[in-house]
Amino acid sequence: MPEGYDYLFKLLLIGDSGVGKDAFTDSYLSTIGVDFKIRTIDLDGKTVKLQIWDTAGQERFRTIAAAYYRGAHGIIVVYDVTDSESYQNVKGWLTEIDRYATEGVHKLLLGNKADLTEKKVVEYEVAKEFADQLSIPVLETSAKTAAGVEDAFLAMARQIKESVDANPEPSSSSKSGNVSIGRSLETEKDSEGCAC
Ligand SMILES: Nc1nc2c(ncn2[C@@H]2O[C@H](COP(=O)(O)OP(=O)(O)OP(=O)(O)O)[C@@H](O)[C@H]2O)c(=O)[nH]1
Ligand SMILES: [Mg+2]
Repeated sequence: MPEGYDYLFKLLLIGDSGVGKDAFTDSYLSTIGVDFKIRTIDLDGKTVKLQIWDTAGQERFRTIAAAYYRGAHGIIVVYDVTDSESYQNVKGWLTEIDRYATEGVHKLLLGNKADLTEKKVVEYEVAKEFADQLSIPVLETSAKTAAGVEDAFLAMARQIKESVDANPEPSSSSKSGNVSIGRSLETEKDSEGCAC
């Protein structure tokens, strides 16, 4: 019986380079490949441990990152509200999810850097309309001020918890894969092909 938590969910952060994915996980180094952090939250009186994998947005790391999509319960696609290109590229990131993630993986769209109100070019309403069509929740955050960050992780965890509670079988098997993720990447990498 694992100590200290009721649920363990694996999340993946993806999105263009520079949108602020590192800021969600207290990491201050530019991401080289993939690394993960733990965040523990309380959800309806249950302790939920989130294992958050932060991937690098740079093109040259895409193939490595793709191998991590498969084990994720939830994938957070981050764009920068001050960078319209990062928003336009969200579609491409969603395609990567369709390609590499488990079917039915939970998704969340995050417009980060919401503190930079004067530089904002991607309006929430625009993102919301797009996300609604795909039935993906969308939230704005500032990893800098922490505004909305807790809500984002809660929203993601809630989605996953609801589906795990409704159908406990599929997620339990993925827990055993945690320790060997770094190793299994080696064997999975070759089959990915080009993720460009
Ligand atoms: N103003 C503001 N700056 C932010 C915010 N989040 C991140 N930044 C800054 O944006 C820059 C890029 O953030 P990173 O977290 O390194 O970007 P990344 O998405 O991890 O990029 P890759 O690792 O290359 O994929 C850093 O200088 C951060 O300090 C935010 O919410 N507001
Ligand atoms: Mg990074």
